[in-house]
Amino acid sequence: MANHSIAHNVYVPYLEKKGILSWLLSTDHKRIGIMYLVSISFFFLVAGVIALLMRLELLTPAADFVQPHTYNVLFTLHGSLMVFFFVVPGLAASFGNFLIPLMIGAPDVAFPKLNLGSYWIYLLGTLIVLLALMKPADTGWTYYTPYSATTDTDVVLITLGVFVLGFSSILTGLNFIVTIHKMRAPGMTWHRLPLFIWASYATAVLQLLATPVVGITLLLLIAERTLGVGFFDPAKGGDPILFQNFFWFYSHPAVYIMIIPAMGVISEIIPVFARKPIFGYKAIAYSSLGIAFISFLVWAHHMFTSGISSLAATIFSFLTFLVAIPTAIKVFNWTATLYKGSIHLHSSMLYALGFIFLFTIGGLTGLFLGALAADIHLHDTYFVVAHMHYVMIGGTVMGFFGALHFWYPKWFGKMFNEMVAKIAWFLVFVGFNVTFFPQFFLGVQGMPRRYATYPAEFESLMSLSTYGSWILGLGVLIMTVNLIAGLFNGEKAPQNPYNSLSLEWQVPSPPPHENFDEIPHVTDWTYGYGKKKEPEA
Ligand code: HEM
Ligand SMILES: [Cu+2]
Repeated sequence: MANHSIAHNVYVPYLEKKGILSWLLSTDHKRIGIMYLVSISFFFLVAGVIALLMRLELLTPAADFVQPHTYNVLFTLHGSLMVFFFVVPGLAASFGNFLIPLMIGAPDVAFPKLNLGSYWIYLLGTLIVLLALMKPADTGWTYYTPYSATTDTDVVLITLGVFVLGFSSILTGLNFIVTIHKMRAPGMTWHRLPLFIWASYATAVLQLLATPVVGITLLLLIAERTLGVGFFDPAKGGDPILFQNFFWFYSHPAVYIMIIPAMGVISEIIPVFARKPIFGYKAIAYSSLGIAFISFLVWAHHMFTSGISSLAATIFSFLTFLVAIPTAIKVFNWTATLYKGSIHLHSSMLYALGFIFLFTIGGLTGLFLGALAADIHLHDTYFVVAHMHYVMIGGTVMGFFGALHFWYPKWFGKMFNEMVAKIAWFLVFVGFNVTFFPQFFLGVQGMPRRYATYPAEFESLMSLSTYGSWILGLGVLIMTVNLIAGLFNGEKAPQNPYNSLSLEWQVPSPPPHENFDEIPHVTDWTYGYGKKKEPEA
């Protein structure tokens, strides 16, 4: 570490070195963060284009653009890529890597080589999945048995790819947990940690504990297909429902792996642009852990119609409602932070406000689905598709876009065009709602999900949804072009454009290798905007 000599402190930004190997072999957490950022953004755009193709098919009731089998392949790829390659590694791997050491005052993560290894494993997983595209699976991203055990499409390769990815997730979680425990700068007590760090910690626990379950489940499915073992086959004493239990034991916690980091982002953006201390710091911090814990106990709410006992259904319904409490605590505290703030509508703040509004719709409609009687009617309809996208786009993607705009100057040392960013936000916000809000009605009226065709009575809402997807696509396109253009033509970013108090803004933009010339001594929390000092410990 730094030896305090002046000569040591010559500023060399971490982006200085050029050449592909300087990236692929770098153990600098900021470079690894960028590699994840590029990879997940790539998958987001590919899976987004696939989504636009699906919506194009759904413009009219008949299967005139693609055949039903192709449509099945498209929604399988869309769901698999979005979930496993974009949104699960997502904010945690990209912004988590970039921000955790900077925010806690550390030179890097605890195990930098392991960190690079995790990225390589991610790459290996993506290569396997590319091979799987030769005869792509048509099972849906949930790979439910018995169909996934019998379809003649290539389920093995795609699930193997996801299995490999899981290790990347587990090792990253492990690395972050140790980093947050062991690498905090002097004075950076737990109750001074930025809330993004609390969120990353809760996420890391989930990654570490839940991911092995999906890994084993997919391995069992592979054994089922290649060896005919029969874990999920009643004829051989197995049970297809077992697959659903295993799958959701991971995949429900996984939805919190997707959303908790975004909640952390919102907790950072709001106080800076409301110029107020975050309201209810400890409630937000501990509710992340609360959500993580309860999220392990609700998985069977995906199986109310699968034939579980009514006792089990009642218990899981009750537990599902419990998860709403820590979530609502956060929404309440963000809103209270905004109250009487002097609000500045930076593009990242617009995304944060979008998050609060849209995620609340996503969360509340989740309660409809958690209610036993309502779920019998709504299960596997477009209501679920709408709910899922209000959470995943309205929540996670809004948080992701917000983070991109917020930390862009720090990460790249450049500024993007703020006016264009606002226009793109507007298109994304409007396009998203036009695409997905009608789907709540479609679902209530009984339109099932995962079909390439539909009865004529649904045409007006269906085509409205498709028009919305074009607006949304245009917004994302403009946003992407704007952010990329900023890298080349953007003005040089100042060190701290928003006068943030958080540690990452106290180093140059872009930061040097190893971040700090000297490890900082922390004397206050990060949310002391206005006059207020930290709350009593
Ligand atoms: C770019 C905007 C998007 C559009 C227009 C879109 C559209 C769609 C459509 C049409 C379906 C298939 C519905 C069906 O036939 O059942 C679908 C399914 C799905 N989408 Fe998206 N989507 C978008 C973004 C996302 C994002 C960002 C995520 C995840 C973060 C996501 C996750 C999923 C999942 C998990 C499914 C379920 C796949 C399945 O099991 O059928 N989507 N989406
Ligand atoms: Cu769930």
